[in-house]
Amino acid sequence: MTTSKTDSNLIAQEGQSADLDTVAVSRRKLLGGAVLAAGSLATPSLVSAAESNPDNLPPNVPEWTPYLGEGVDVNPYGMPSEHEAHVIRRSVEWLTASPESSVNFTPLHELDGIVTPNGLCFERHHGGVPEVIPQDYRLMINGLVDRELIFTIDDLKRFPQVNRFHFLECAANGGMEWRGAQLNGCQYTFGMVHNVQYSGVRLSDICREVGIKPEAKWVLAEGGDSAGMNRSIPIEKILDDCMIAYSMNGEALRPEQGYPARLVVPGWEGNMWVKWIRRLEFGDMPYMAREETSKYTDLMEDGNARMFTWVMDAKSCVTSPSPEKPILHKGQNLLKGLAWSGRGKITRVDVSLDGGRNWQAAELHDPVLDKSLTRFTLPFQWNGEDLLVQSRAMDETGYVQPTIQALQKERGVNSIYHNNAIATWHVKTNGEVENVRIG
Ligand SMILES: Nc1nc2c(c(=O)[nH]1)N[C@H]1C(S)=C(S)[C@@H](COP(=O)(O)O)O[C@H]1N2
Ligand SMILES: [Mo]
Repeated sequence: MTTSKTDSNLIAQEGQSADLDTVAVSRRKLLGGAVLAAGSLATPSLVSAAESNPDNLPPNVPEWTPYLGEGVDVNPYGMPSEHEAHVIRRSVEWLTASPESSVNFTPLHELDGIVTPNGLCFERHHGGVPEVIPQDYRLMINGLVDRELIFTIDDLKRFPQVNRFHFLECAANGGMEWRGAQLNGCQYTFGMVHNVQYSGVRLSDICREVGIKPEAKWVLAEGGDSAGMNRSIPIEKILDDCMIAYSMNGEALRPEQGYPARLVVPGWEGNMWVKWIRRLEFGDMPYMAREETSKYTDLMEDGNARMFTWVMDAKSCVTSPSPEKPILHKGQNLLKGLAWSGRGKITRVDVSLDGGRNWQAAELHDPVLDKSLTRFTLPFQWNGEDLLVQSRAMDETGYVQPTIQALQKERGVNSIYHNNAIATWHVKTNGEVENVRIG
């Protein structure tokens, strides 16, 4: 039983102070030493197909048919079926120092397509969710600009609108797994990512309005929460594709996601997507904020730290089968997964069922969008044998998602950030699935 240094780094570097001495993560050896299994944290038990009530099955008339159903207006804001109550965000107890400075995870294994429903988007806050009163909300622009201006939400909504799908991934997604398989769940290993359609205004349009001075090279984006979270962003990125978003998936941003406005920094680490954004300061140097000096840097083997590691490299995961989605039937099955890249579009996803020896191309489903989650599927036959399931994404720059061994060779194991390595699910002969490390 060991508590790896990675765990305490995650807490410390994400600004928390949980006592991790009580955390024990077991690493069991399987398959002749080739496989290291994850700890048994919050593992759902293997579920069999639910028992049906024969009275409701054909040719009988089921109980919901002969009577009138609920009328309209029972739920002024609609909720999912009560039979879907297990489809929720979840947190990991030992990663939760306090609810205000914490993270929960998107249940990726329960979703289809590429859209994350608003109520299921993972949350990461450093100082809780502030209650911002929209009438009192202001976005202030200052520094190296011709006109320092303050915008209301209505002002922002009068700019031309853009509507774009983008993934947001926390740099620490998978950060617990640098040294080995740890969290036994697709939700925990990959769920610090969500993908919604943002509506908002291009920062390049706001820049035109305030007039950028030629010396302006960096922008400090600052949040209105108690953490006052701030990051420096190079002006090229600001002018390229950054947005101030006020809507997600068609409705106002959720409070957890930055209501009434957040910064969208497509393809770059989640920490830069400042929520409850209140100020943009234009300057000629990076601001060296806490979140880009002591935090959100990647400690290398030689003691140096990589700084400004903004882009989220191509990554993918198999959402089913997965630890939460065991295989329940022999014969024909459907493998499902998600792939994304901070450098552009996904061009190909390969899937292996034997730990990376043989690969086959998965089907990519439309729409395949720039810096957005992309859905892939692959039909496969299962006859009760052990499988080692992996997926490997490629993007339009030719970048190929690396193995963990290749990534460790380049970056060591000290960082908790930017782990985009190929992961492995071990499907056992009873259909149960476990997060493992092979090689
Ligand atoms: N103002 C503010 N913005 C913030 C944060 C925060 O704590 N305060 N957390 C950041 C981090 S670390 C991440 S990963 C993303 C998470 O966005 P989400 O809560 O919408 O998933 O928001 C970023 N923006
Ligand atoms: Mo994050």
